[in-house]
Amino acid sequence: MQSPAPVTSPVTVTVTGAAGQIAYALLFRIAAGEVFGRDTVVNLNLLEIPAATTAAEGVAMELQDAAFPLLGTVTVTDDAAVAFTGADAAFLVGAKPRGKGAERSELLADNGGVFGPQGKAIAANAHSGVRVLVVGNPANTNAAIAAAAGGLPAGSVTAMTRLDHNRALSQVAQRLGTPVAGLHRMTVWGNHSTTQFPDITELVDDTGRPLAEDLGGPEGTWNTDEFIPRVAKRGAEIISVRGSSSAASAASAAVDHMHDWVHGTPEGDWVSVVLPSDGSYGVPEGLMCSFPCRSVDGAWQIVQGLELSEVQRTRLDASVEELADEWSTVQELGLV
Ligand code: NAX
Repeated sequence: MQSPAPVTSPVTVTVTGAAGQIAYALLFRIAAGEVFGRDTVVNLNLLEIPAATTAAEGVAMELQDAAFPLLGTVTVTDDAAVAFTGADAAFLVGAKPRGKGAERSELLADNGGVFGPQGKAIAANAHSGVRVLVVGNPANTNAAIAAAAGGLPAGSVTAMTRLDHNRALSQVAQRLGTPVAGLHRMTVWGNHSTTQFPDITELVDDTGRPLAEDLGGPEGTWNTDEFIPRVAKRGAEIISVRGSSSAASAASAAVDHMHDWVHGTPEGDWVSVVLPSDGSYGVPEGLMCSFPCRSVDGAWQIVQGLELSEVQRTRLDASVEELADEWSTVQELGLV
């Protein structure tokens, strides 16, 4: 029996770093309909550097071999203009890794050379309502570079702290012995780095009952000595145990982020998203920072009105300071 025909128009999705680890998990989930819906055909554009386009062709062959009913065209290219043509969504996964012994400024300069041109190529070629998710590190600042270089509208470029958010939910679920589905209003504030602030203060269960006290309170030793450092350093923990960096969980978080952006967040809940600050919570306007966000009518909105204690403020400020430093370096280096 044939499956029912898709009912919505096809979407064009660009994935950069298409021959890499994360893309190898991500592309198959997009093609399976997990992001845009099980009635939407997806045309995939895979962008790679010239040295990796052959490997990306291999990934494209496997995508075809999976015979996904919703997969339309698959295009492999090393030309950003081609890759972003008509894009409705873009996952910017490919980035320059930090070289051995390289300074942070060298990492930023290398990535300025990737994300600046990509931001411009998106502005020139993508659909006007394109949604951009930056995964490649340093994710917040790479997103800021792409947005500034391309002059992309505020709200169209985001970066990913959803993996940190999911890691935080999972740690709490294990601690309380409850399913993650029963946990709501987790927040990861700040930079996708070890200065991030995973925050249990507003966490509630399905009935709306606050959960922070069940975890020993926001200043309890579990939160301060175990939970916050473990979530913030989980990437390094995965590398030390698995032998390589998080890939499937990162892809899963990227799927969650884009899915919720397109389809909305559940009533009464929120997720963590890096987007340009509108000055909320004292974060300087324009700084690409992770906030608690709801997706309403296809756009992210920062959750307003949360009261921050002095300790929360100090933790958020430390991460914001790091972000501001990264952005100053970008400007000093003339990267945008
Ligand atoms: P891989 O090294 O497996 O793959 C990266 C791919 O990007 C390579 O195939 C490379 O050729 C390609 N690439 C490099 N420059 C490119 C360019 N200018 N245009 C197109 N492609 C380009 O890394 P992977 O494990 O897939 O990780 C990708 C990025 O995600 C890294 O920067 C990593 O640090 C970052 N991560 C971000 C996370 C987040 O939560 N925001 C978590 C996971 C991950 O660490």
